[in-house]
Amino acid sequence: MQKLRVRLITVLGSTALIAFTQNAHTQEVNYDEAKVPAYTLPDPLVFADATPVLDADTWRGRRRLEILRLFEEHVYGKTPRRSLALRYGTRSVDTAALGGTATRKEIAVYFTESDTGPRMDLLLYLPNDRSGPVPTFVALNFYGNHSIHSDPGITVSTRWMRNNQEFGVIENRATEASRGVRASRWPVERILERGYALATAYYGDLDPDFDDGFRNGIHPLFYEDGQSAPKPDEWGSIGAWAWGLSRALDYFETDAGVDHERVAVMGHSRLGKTALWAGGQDERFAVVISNNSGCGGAALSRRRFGETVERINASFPHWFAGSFKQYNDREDALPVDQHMLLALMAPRPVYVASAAEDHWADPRGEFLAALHASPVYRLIGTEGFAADSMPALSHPIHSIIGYHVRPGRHDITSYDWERYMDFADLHLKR
Ligand code: GTR
Repeated sequence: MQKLRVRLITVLGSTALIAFTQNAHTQEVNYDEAKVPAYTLPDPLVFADATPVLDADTWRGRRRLEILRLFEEHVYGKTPRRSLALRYGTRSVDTAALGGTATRKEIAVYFTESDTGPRMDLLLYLPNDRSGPVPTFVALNFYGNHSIHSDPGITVSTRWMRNNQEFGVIENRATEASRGVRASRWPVERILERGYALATAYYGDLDPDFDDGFRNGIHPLFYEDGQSAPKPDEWGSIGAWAWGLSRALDYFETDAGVDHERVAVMGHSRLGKTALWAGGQDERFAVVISNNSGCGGAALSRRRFGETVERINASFPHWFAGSFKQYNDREDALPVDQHMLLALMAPRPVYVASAAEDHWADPRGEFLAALHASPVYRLIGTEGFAADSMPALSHPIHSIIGYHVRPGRHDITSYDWERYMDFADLHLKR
């Protein structure tokens, strides 16, 4: 609550703040379809000044950019335009990893001249039975690179991490016991077997996921003289995480093992929101995949089903731009909704995946965002979305906009991964 608190105290006094936070947390969560309010979505094919978009060039040349700017100003905040001189350092290479089936590399992506300064540690697995550059999945992880596989060659992260006894994270640091704790979400061998490389980095390398007023992480690298926090329309943590995914892509452009023109960016939950925002901003990502991303990701905000703008801003004030808070309980005033984020990917393949029991993330709202992104895909000459109603469980739709809803909870499962690889086989393989 740090940023919010400071602002409200200055403007209104601390009593008002208490009232506000209590309100935010007592807002009733709606899980009843009958109680979804009537809403009108902004039309991605109509400019802010009400002029219609009638052809692909106008979409590409102007309306797409208008929407991108609206997401920057009102939702995720602006990513600094200034680029940093990146340095890459190979920290380890093992050409006989995973029983000889893979080459494992660890690459430090330095953001400054200093080796101790903020940096992102990339873990990359390349399949040994494929020659030439291979298509690659890139996704950030929640608990450090060592958490995705029990491979003893992965360096255990020494960064701040949320405590988790079950995962062996003690006093905010991972331990040897943390190796492979999230392996169920990362079918590394299967990904390699199917001819893909996999790259990942710990999202906390970019910005530790707690509200510290943006003192740690990469934000300070971009402050102007005298600046100590992002301005209300500047990036929050999701923006920083998405920036990191683009820096991974910068690195891929230098690695002959990776086909940087065939990179699928994927993410789960808050990192699904992040993957979408990365793909929306950076058109070098060839495929964009959202796994259970929910509010502020693939789900339509105006439905107010499950997690709402007000709740997400109260629980995670650092994720979005400061300006997003003006839409607490005012979703209809947003100049965008999340179908327009999906439309930013066009004509690239985009995949939205839901889990049936993940009501908090509003599976139906995720499906509807895919549906309402379709007119943009069709205008610019692609097939659009091959569905007009929500498919049955485990009946994936693999048109240029992909969608599935599987049974079960908020998670990323092997079913999800297999469908992402089917989708990539279809749209990414040459
Ligand atoms: C929840 C949050 C969701 C989702 C999730 C996650 O607490 O309300 O928006 O991002 O965390 O990232 O696991």
